[in-house]
Amino acid sequence: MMSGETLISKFKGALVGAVLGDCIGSIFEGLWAKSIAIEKVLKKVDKVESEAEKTDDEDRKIWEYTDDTAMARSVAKSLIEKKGLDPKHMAQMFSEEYFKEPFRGYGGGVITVFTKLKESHYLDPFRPAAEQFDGCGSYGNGGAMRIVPASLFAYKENDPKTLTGLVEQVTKLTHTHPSAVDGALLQSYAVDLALRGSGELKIESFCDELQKRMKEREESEAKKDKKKKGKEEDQPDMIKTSSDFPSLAYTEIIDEIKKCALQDPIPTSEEISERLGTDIAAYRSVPAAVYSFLRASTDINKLEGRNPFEKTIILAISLGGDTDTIATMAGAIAGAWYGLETIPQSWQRSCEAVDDALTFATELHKINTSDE
Ligand code: AR6
Ligand code: MG
Repeated sequence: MMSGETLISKFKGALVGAVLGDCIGSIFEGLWAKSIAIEKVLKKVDKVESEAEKTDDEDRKIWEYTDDTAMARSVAKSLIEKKGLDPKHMAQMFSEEYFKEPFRGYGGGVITVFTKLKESHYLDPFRPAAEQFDGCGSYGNGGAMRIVPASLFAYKENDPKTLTGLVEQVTKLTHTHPSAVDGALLQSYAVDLALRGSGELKIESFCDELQKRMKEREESEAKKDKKKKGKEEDQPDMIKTSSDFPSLAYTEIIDEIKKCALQDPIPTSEEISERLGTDIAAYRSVPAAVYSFLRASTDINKLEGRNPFEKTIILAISLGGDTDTIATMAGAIAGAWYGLETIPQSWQRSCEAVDDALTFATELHKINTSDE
């Protein structure tokens, strides 16, 4: 049984870890390099740490969050306020947040969803997302990048089906492509396992448990698809097929994540970017986040003095590509496993909205520990 103190530290770790991954990762976003030398990441991290030492708040630099955190904040706020999922409310929060601060670096397609949501007064909050990309839905990682509060909210139930249902709905407000939904699920399962984990991190058993959950999900979706396809043949124009995304794609890539995390010597960032991906597609970025968390539990050259949370963020960024989103997802998992105590104070001081993340974590913990 986990103590209350440990659990709250893990809740806080997850949300703060996500914010820091986003803020620090976004320093490199837009470079779109296949890899970024660890030394280069360390140089920026040194800067983040030295800014934190400045006592005068006026000239202390604060690294700002991007759309990843903006959207995760709405997920947290809506779940807390409504004590559960209210799709219209959450959709409205996403959209209003975007129109209030459109400069946060949102994906090119998702903006259409926010506009349509607003124009339709949120009447059918799932419709605009379903219409994206000719009815295929977005395969971007925008669902996965913001999902961490859902894992915290559903923690008490301890039932993968409850978490799956919640994540599916939260994701489908903007992303309906199966690979975006399943990517968000993979991320949410990883955070859930990390919240429940303790002691030494065992790469193999973590991957096996993750794979078991993903396989169950993907097999059940494949069955549903088969049924749907049968019906479509009878009514060719009635139902649109979403895609030809391979049905066990995530189940299979977890084998690759495991191999990369156990490989000796450590694969280069270029190799990870080829084998797992580091771009804006969920399928080509959530695996890199899980990998970063797992690999950071091992020794990494040039990161000897850093703890596993710090190593997770630095390694995730060094992979290149969509650095803020990969680092936010990796940071959420690492923060959930290692807890708030492992997250450097200096990083917390130098990044925007950490206080809010702490408040949301406390509220979500309360929901989990109340008797209602
Ligand atoms: N067909 C063709 N292109 C697609 C499809 C599709 N089905 N789905 C996505 N794209 P979007 P996100 C391409 O707008 O997932 C930010 O930096 C298309 O070019 O849904 O919310 C975030 O922080 C589209 O514009 O965004 C994330 O890191 C793009 O993928 C990242 O962007 C993004 O999809 C993705 O955010
Ligand atoms: Mg981003």
